[in-house]
Amino acid sequence: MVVAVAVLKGAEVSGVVKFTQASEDAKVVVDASFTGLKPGKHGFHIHEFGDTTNGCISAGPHFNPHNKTHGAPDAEVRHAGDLGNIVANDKGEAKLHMEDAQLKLIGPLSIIGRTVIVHADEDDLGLGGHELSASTGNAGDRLACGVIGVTKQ
Ligand SMILES: [Cu+2]
Ligand SMILES: [Zn+2]
Repeated sequence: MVVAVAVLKGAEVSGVVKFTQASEDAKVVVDASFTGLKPGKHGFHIHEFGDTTNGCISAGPHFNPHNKTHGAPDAEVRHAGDLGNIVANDKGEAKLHMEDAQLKLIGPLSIIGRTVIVHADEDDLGLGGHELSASTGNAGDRLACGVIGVTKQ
């Protein structure tokens, strides 16, 4: 069992995202909790680099070890880091519990040491027809980010 956590801090938004993988073949369980968001949908991804030298921008593009185009978490064609949207209520709070078959905490494609980002806008899941739909889901600014690190089980 591997457990990892990312603590996200932005100007207004903060959150904690926990990842658990029971064994090498198991799905990764994601539990996220955010405050300070605008109500509605916000793009939610794993980005390639665990680097915040120049803030969230240094985290680079979506984690994409298989060279795919951007998509929904339940789509066949997606970046490994594509986790869709989190949805904030009218108090700006968002909670998410999901299982994902493409994320890994174990092995060479582990997301440990990479970065979780929550965005200003909705991720269109690659279907929005914008020039950025196929790369970022046109999810807009990076509101908060945090590097994924190992934590206790
Ligand atoms: Cu992102
Ligand atoms: Zn993507």
